[in-house]
Amino acid sequence: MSTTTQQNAHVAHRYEHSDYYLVDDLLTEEQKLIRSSVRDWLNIHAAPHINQWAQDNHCPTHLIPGMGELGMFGPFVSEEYGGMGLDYSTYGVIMQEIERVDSGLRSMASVQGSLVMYPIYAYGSEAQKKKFLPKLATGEWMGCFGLTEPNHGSNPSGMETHFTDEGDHYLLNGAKTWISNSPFAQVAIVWAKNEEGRIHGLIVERGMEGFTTPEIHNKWSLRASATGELVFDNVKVPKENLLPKKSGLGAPLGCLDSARFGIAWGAIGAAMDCYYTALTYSKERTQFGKPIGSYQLQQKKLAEMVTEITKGQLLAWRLGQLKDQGKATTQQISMAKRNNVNIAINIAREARQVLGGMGITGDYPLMRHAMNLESVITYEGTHDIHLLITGMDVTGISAFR
Ligand code: TGC
Ligand code: FAD
Repeated sequence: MSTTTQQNAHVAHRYEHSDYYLVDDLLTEEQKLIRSSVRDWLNIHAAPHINQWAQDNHCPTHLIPGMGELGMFGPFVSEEYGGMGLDYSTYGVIMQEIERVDSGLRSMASVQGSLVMYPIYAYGSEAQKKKFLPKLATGEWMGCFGLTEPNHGSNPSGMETHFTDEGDHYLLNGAKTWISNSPFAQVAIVWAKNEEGRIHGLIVERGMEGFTTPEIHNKWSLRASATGELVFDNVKVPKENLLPKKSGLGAPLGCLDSARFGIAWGAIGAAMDCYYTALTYSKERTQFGKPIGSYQLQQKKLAEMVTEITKGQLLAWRLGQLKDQGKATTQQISMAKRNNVNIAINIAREARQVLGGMGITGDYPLMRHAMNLESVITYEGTHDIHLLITGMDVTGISAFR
């Protein structure tokens, strides 16, 4: 079979995944309908091409209008501001569908929804919401979120980016790094300290003098997602661009709650794609006269994959229920992000082994998912930082410092 035919054969069946505990029964009819439309659209427009985009280190920004039209950007924002007014569980379902195709695509959508639209929606003025949210919901404007700095990743409270009050505007200086969407974003939500050292969110717009967004190249991970820096050299930011309703580190951390929630659901999508690929291959590939899926060592891998996916699905579903009831804590979100990304990366690595040499090729999605998940396990709080969040929660003692 040619490479292209194999790839298309894989794409054609990639969405028949197992649902071992009938978790689908826990979803509403509306959630399943939305999932089908997102799945069908991605199956046509993204899945057949994603390997090539990743190989070419190409971010498929041409998908943005279609993604916006289907409600993939900030679906939890109310209809009044261009969103769909959906609950968080539905947001999770959508993130899972996108990440089934690629974590980089999910990144593009979750940054837009949780890290750009959410802070404007939750902390913005009425004028900011009216100006930015409808255009962000359709994807006419794309955004990025600048918290991480060259010297401050896990510890954002140490950030050096700062602004001074110049009477009729703020003057912003500093730099952010590792910023998803930055190379093409029209809008950046930038976290910076004022003269008193208090953290505030500023909406910085492309075209403001002194604001540049150099791209970061040479990535082995999230190659279909654009990552860059944000550099501020005496940028004059209008006063009406400061997010007025929340300040302090809790403001960006509140956005991370929303994004980490989406990742907890999303990573399961990547894991399902890997599991299904390995399961299918194990039944088709024959060695020593029998399908490799008939050997206990391969069955152990597959049985453990489906067990971990099932646990992850239930964790995400219950977290969704808590979030929709307004009861999900930062610590619960943290546990789900950590667990589900960890099981996804382990499943991607194990699934890659099930395919032997074929597993390293772009004919199958396994190496791409595994490499992508190396970023996902680091961004939005590293695996170890989330462990420390749980540790602090159960002991009451911080081990961060
Ligand atoms: P800590 O003392 O714990 O908290 C500082 C203040 O914030 C409050 N707070 C929250 N408020 C609202 N929502 C939350 N979730 C909150 N969590 C904490 C807290 O009560 C406190 O308030 P106050 O009034 O007492 O001052 O802060 P800390 O400096 O000890 O740091 C804690 C730590 C390490 C857990 C936190 O800094 C952290 O989470 N670090 C990880 C950094 C991180 O996740 N960065 C992500 C950058 S964005 C990104 O990666 C996008 S990837 C994009 C993609 O998806 O493609
Ligand atoms: P560091 O904080 O330097 O950590 C290095 C290691 O030390 C880690 O293993 C960490 O767990 C460990 N460590 C740190 N502190 C402790 C401690 N107290 N105890 C024990 N171990 C510790 N950021 C944004 O703001 N916006 C974005 O859009 C964004 N997108 C990203 C996209 C990609 C592809 C990547 C890779 C990153 C992105 N990030 C973004 C940045 C990401 O959030 C950071 O990389 C992450 O928070 C970790 O920071 P760091 O890389 O500086 O690692």
